[in-house]
This record gives sequence, C-alpha cells and structure tokens, in this order.
Amino acid sequence: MGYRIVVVGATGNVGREMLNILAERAFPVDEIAVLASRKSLGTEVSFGETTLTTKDLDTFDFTGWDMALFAVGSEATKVYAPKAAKAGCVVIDNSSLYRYDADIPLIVPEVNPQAVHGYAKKNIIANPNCSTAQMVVALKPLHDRAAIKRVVVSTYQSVSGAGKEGIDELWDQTKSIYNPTDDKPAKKFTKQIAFNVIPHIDVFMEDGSTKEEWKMVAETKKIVDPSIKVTATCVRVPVFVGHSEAINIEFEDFLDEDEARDILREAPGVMVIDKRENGGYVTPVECVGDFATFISRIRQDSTIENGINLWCVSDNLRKGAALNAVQIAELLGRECLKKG
Ligand code: 11C
Repeated sequence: MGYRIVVVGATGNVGREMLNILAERAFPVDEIAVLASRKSLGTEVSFGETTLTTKDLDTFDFTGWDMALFAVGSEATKVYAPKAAKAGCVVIDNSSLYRYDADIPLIVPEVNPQAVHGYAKKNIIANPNCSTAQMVVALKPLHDRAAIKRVVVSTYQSVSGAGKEGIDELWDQTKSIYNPTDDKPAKKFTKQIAFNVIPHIDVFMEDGSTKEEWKMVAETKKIVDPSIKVTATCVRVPVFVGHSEAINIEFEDFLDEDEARDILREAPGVMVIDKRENGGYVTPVECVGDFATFISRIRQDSTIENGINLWCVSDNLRKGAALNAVQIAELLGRECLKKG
C-alpha cells in the first residue's frame, strides 16, 4: 500500500525533479496529482514512464491526500500550504516561508531526522535552502566528532538556483557575447552573468550581508546546532547546475585531515573524491543528476590550531531541493505515516 502524493509547482525545475526522483527512488505512490498555476494549466509532465496533466492549484481539494511536496514561491505557498495542512495533507515545503518558524521542523534527513516528529504541530515540514543542505551534510559528521566552533564559507552558486529565468539568461547572454548585435542586458541578475561572477544572491540585509548568506547562518543553527558560528559569502557563477562551496571549519578539538576524510567517507549522503593530483576532485558539471554531496580537497588549515578546509559540491536541484524533499517524504512515511 502506498501514498497519495501531490506535487505543487510540477512544471518548474524543482517540481519536475521531484517527479523524477519519486520515480527513480520507487517511492510507494498509489496516486499522484500534479498541480500548477492557471497559466501552466494542462501542461504535461513526466512521472517515470507515465505522462501526467497538471490540475488547477486554485481549486484542488487536498482532503484525503497524504503528503504535498510544494515547489512554488513563498507567495503561493502562503496561500495554499495552510489549505493543504488544514485538510490533513502534510506539506513538505521548498520555499523559505516556514523555515524559521520554531513550530515547523527544518529537516535534512542525514542530519536531523529526529525532528520529523515535530511535523504534527502544523502539518508542515520545511526544506532548507540549497546552499545550506549540502553544507550541513558535510558538517554534521565532523561536528559529532570534534565540535565545530566556526564556519567560514564561500559559495559558487549555479544559475539554476534562480530558476528557469536564470538558466535562460546565462544561455542567451553567453551566445550574445559572440554576436554583439544581439545584446542581452542583465534582467534576472543584477550584472552580466556570462563570463562573470556576482557576489550577490537574494536581497540585501541591514548589516550588509545578503539574505542568502543570512539563510546559511540561520538554517545551519536550526538544523545542526545553534552554537555553531557561520559567516558566508554567496556568489553567483556562470554554471548551469551544481553549487560549490569552499568551507573552512574551526573545531573545539583537534581533527586530523586523514580522520576527517575517513569520517566523511562513512557519512550518509557523502561521496569523498579526494586525490591530490590533477582532476582528483569534483566540479559541478560532474555532480549533475547525482544524489550525493561530493567532498574534495580535505586538508588541514595550518593558520589555526583546530581547522580543516574542504570543497563541497552538489546538484542544487537535487540535494539542494527536490531530493531532500523526497527524502523527507520517505522519512515521514517510515517514522510517522506508516502504510500497510
Ligand atoms: C539560489 N539558493 O541559488 C538559492 C535558491 O531559499 O530556497 C533557493 C532559495 C531558497 O539562488
């Protein structure tokens, strides 16, 4: 016996990945409904070997459905997630709307699976930001061994984090560089993204950081440990899919680089590719379509007593969004909504 599942925002990049991953991981589905806004109504999407036609989110009745995976912006989530939750359908939400609500669990299943039991307070579970998800998968097993004091992270985030418009802008601008009569000025991004990097993701906060940077701080504290200090610089780079992060970690206790590598090799969701030779590390193009968070370049930071540097790469549409949401659905099913 399986679940009655709804995917909200099924025509977007993340919604489509959710459907792919539900099928790839053979999630026990009895029935699936795919919902979209009016403008995408009737669009066909693939679910394994089958083709599904989107229904109207506005008029959909969530009663009797077990879980709804939401992949729409905060505005639409604010309207429809409470409707679903009230109807008894557990919402797994990919937007940032509920992440910082103390009554709503924010979950990365490899890191804080025990938090799933908190779902019942509001019938909602939040999925973290992509740049946080991959980082905490790497941090947690190291924190368990040597207690992390402080993290300094610089991100290299792909344009797919900004949705289809981000992907289109990089593609069109890259082509236009070779055809100067076809100028493609920045629209989605604040500056040219082709052959450039932009140290600005999401809106500016009062302290000069950006909201993306703030999210990495707040979400790491909520998911892993509130005592961990995090400082982040988030940068958009001309890569289609796959976020990369250079992470510097300071621990309470000494942790040798070889032990860190061994710990990460055993850690759930992590794949260590770390050879000290040309190409002995993972780059974003190699992680696309994969489930793992890849860790490379693990090495001692010799400028502090207890420090490690590493390089962390993952598919932002998968571990950073759709995969993590499906893993939450699996966890919820296993722990709280058992069937059969
Ligand atoms: C980006 N990380 O790369 C963002 C996308 O809070 O879920 C995801 C934003 C979020 O632009």
